[in-house]
Amino acid sequence: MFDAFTKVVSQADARGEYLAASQLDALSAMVAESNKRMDAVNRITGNSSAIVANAARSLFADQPQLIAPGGNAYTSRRMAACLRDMEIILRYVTYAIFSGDASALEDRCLNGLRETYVALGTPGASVAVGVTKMKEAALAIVGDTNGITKGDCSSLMSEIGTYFDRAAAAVA
Ligand code: PEB
Repeated sequence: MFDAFTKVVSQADARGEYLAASQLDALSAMVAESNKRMDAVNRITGNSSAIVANAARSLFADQPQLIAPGGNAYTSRRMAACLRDMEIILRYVTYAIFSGDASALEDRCLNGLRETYVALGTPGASVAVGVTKMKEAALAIVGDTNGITKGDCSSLMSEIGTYFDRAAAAVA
């Protein structure tokens, strides 16, 4: 499990090289902007229940066969498993945002997830739609300028988007 710093160290060590000035500059910029990152994690974490519930509601509105008898989220046991899965994925995305690196998300959540869904007969493409809906909700919350010092969060927001995109692509 890496973060943006240990990833750079690991890569440099694999080549037996010192850290490059460009790497130090990139990490230095990340530190300088870190309040935005912490705020983003805090806002997503604080709104996680709403992000999951609204994304699930919207997924089931688009794909009502999932909650119809015989559907993959039919019965409260499967519905609960579905909401739990979305929550797990969102939680790992917040870890990736916090650490500036996708490895915790990749190694501990996404690795083998497609195969798990195939084995369960759960439609990965539908999970991917749910993840994309969580992405939209999370980015709207992160980008909400109400009650916060206004600043340019475009690069952080596009980075956040890539973590959701990875999760969606891993199961689609
Ligand atoms: C992954 N999901 C399910 C299971 C596992 C995961 C391992 C099987 C065991 C169980 O039921 O608890 N677990 C989950 C995860 C990690 C992990 C992400 C990462 C670390 O450890 N059903 C739908 C939707 C979708 C869904 C499309 C968006 O209709 C999910 C939610 N996942 C779903 C369902 C089940 C499941 C299990 C319904 C239960 C399947 C079943 O028992 O039939």
